[in-house]
Amino acid sequence: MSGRIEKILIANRGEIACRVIRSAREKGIATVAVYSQADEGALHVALADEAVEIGAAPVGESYLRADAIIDAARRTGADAIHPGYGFLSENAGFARAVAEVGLIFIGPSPEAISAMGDKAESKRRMIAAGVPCVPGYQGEDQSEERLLDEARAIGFPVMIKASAGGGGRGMRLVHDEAAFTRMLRTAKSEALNAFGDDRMLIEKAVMRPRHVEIQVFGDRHGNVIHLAERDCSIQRRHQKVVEEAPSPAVTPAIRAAMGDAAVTAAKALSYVGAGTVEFLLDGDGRFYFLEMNTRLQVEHPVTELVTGTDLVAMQIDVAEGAPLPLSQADVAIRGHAIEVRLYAEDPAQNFMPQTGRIEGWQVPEGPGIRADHGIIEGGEVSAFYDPMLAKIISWGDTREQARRRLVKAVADTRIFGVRTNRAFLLQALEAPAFAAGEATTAFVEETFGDGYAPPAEPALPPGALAAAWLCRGGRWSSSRWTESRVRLAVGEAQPAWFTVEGDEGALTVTDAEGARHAIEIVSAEGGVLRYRADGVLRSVPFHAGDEEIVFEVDASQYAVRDLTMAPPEAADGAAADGLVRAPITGMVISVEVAEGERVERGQVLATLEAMKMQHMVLAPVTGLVGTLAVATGAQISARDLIVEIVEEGA
Ligand code: MV4
Repeated sequence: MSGRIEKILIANRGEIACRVIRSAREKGIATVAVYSQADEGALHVALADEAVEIGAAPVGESYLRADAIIDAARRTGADAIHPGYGFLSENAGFARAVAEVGLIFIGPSPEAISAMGDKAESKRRMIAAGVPCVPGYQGEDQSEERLLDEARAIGFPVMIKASAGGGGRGMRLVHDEAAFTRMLRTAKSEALNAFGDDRMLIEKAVMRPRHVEIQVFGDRHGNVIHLAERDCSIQRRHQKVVEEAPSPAVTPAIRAAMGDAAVTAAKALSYVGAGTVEFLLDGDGRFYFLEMNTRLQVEHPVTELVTGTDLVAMQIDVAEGAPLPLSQADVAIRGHAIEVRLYAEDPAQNFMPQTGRIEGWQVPEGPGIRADHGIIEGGEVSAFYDPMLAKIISWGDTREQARRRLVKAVADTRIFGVRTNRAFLLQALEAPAFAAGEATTAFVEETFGDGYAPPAEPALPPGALAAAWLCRGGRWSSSRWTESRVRLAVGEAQPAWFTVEGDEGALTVTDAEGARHAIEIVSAEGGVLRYRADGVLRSVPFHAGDEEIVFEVDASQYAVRDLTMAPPEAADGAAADGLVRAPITGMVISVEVAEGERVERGQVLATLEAMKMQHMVLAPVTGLVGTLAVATGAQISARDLIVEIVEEGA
């Protein structure tokens, strides 16, 4: 199916839907958005020429409904469907159904999608095509004895992987024979649970590898080229955080050999459109095929910035049947590009996904800076979708220039209303191993260990600044006052009293420890508080919400609540109460206790699922389970009551 494309339906949401709309518009092609009931006010809906609602907020009732999406395309007269990434992008059945109704699927053939969807099959095909793969066993015989024999023959350490797997699920690193069978069994049960398929493959484990992937592109005329590599080694729990092109570990010789291998892989599939061939690169410059992604990837912008291409425009061209606009000899790398993914998650709470209303959203601009996002001020970050908010991408003549530009751009990004991983991104970009171009897939663990340390408090405590503003110019201001006291809670800290003396020109704030800070409030407009301290004028972004004011100092945010009028007991309440509330909006997937049961402090009470992750709800105190307010399957909002634990001895 090919021909001129006049109107594209984008079967996706968020930043990638916006990204596809941009290239379509630049080509003079009309666009149709689809949206769930939760997304009526979303940016992708506003940007598209037309938009069709396809169902309720849960993805199974909207963005995964092939029938509703194809129906929307027919009703609006679209002649092509772009699937974006995720959702239906690597669903061979969807690609086939789109073609069957006479529409163009902007992506590879259903055969290529399904061949690469299974790890064992894709590996067998790549070995047959002569693409270097990790030595291993990917056969049909799945008996425990056979798999153990194969592991022995490969030599430990080995990697056990689910054939149907992805994202590290059903994967185990096994160091020695003694642990093999036990780990095989747990990996199999995890795979059966996650994919309904527990076939396994065994591979030699590559230690501290880099994740390097090659962008490939094919057309309907048999041409396949590659657009060099991206290094995506910085991942956290198999979620990419930082990506860059080119890879600091890839020499021209490695690039040529890896590029050839990737083109061979794509040609073996008669590949059409954009694809990515993933490799593991070891410390000695050897590389091994890992898997192939038959879609446009999240991190495609770094390739665009260093090769001067528009990959979405190229996808549309080849879908129309045009030959690739460039040959391998035309592909040259210029400069360096780095991307970070801004997620709605709180690094200080084990990266728990966050929900909320986006306030004060401002993306940086400047030479060499690109921001791809799909959010608008006032928009909701819901628990129904991926928590990625935006991608911030920099380009520079050198890697160091790109890195420093990106640090500044991330620091200058404004977002209030939801907590983000921004401070974590800054720490990753500033880490010596990353700055030196030495990060491997072990980077996050090696740099941050198990925990993540929030940045140190700035020299001028946010509480003192908040006190000065609140008493002189802020909401509780009265310029006639010459002295006032406020009781503020900053972040999770206990509330403390601040005394503010003097007038606007020269305030002295004394904190609970008796430390004195001289501050002059200059203005507070447009979400920016300007103040002078020690003779230096500074600006601090802030957002005044209903219950708290959030100040941002050195890219860290401090929520300040004014408890001056609150009854001291309630506010200072040190005793943990037994009311257990939902930490996040999501669905109750299990309730582990019964009413009247005795539970220990720390025992699991229930499990919630939100944003594709599971969260355990633990008992805050030892005691008896009171009335359960929720049951398995219930949809609940953050802070909803789950159960009360009646404390023992209370
Ligand atoms: C490996 C490996 C080492 N040796 N295979 C992780 C997810 C899946 N796509 C493949 N993965 C790995 N496979 C062998 N034979 C190490 C990983 C791996 C990894 C790969 C890419 C990016 C990040 C990673 C983090 C941990 C482990």
